[in-house]
Amino acid sequence: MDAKSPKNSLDAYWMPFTANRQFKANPRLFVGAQGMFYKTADGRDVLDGIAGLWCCNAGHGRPKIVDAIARQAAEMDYSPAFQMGHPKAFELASRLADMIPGDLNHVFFTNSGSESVETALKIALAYHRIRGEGQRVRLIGREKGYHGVNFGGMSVGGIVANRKMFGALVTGVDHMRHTHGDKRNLFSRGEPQFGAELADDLERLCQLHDPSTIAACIVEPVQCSGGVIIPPKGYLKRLREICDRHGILLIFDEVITAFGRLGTPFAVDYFGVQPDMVTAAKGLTSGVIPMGAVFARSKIHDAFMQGPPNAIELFHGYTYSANPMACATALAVLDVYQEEGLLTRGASLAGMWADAVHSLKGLPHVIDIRNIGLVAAIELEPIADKPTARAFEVFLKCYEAGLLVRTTGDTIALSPPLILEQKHIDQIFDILRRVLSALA
Ligand code: PXG
Repeated sequence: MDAKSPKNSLDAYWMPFTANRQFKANPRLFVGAQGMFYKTADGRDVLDGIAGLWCCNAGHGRPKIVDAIARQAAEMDYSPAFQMGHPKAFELASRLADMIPGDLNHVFFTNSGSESVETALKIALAYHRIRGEGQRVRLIGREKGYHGVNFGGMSVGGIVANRKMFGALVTGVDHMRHTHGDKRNLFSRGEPQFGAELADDLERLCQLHDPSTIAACIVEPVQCSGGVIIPPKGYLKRLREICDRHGILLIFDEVITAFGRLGTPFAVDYFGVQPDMVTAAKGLTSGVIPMGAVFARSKIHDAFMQGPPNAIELFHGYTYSANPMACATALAVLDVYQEEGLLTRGASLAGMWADAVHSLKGLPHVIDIRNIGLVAAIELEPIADKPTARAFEVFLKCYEAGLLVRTTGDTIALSPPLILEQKHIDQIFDILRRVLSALA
């Protein structure tokens, strides 16, 4: 690619969440992907330590998924989403409702995690209104939360850089404190011991605003983008109790944790706490075709199914809700997950995974290590006055050495495809050990 040619330059593509000028000065291009590996434009294999962007849970280039897409494209490319249906949309929703615990029985389809979040927040507000509690207009999120980049999700989110440039955001939103930073929790394996009482922030916000004004509280069971922040033991249960006490809907944003990431199909299974809605995307189609979903409990769905049967119950949806290509992909992905036991595979690998990541303790600049399921974080001491620079250097050196990792602040995040084997774990941590040991 010639950066100067107007026909095919690097210039036209404005890249998302990327240092465009730095990237274009020295581009990193993938041109292929198979199993656990990407292939770079210069012919090198790069081990995928982050499942693309936390999404390719079934690994890359899976023939069954490729075939399903090809067949669907030939059979029916698109079918209108409003006032029409197609069989695979119903089949997929039924399968998903069967998989998720409790009575999260109704599935609304979207095209991304961000859209799933907007959809869940809108359903929460409308649900209260149709039940005659239209004064419940407030939404509660959490510091360091990531709920996508659209206005609702950005507003309940708590990552400063993602919010500060974009005006006053949605009104009526407040935030609980995050649970990161208690020194007693450093180098915890799995759920940290200390901090469940931080859930009482929700009770404080209830007292401040009056609970009758609050519609919903949304949290990621594990805050991934915010730095892999794992909830303290008992924290999520406590949130559930406070929501129950005050009639507030609890939404789990499982865009990353759903579909096996924690070694269980959903984080709902892992933590044994039942939310009122769950948002998902990413692993639903293993990242192959964009798709998201919102799961709602029966009481929410049923509250809408009133009034004359010819009335549209929810004025919300997308041109590509339940797109046939996405449905066919998701059905094939679920088959692969099921046939290979991938949604619980993380549980059998989690011990090895934890041992491997915690073996990096003591390397230069490593100030904390955290893990849960097949997620791990290695937090580095920031370089004075240059936050994020050290982790970015590790990212670049890993890429050169044949490993794809992700950085958030000065934390290295890992979240590999669920088809990972012991030899890949060895390779990931051999490379990381070498790169971290050689840091200035
Ligand atoms: N909610 C959560 C919990 C997420 O993690 C979204 C919503 C938004 O999804 P979409 O599909 O609109 O991007 C996400 C997305 C990273 C990273 O490395 C994380 C996400 C996306 C890209 C990068 O931290 N999470």
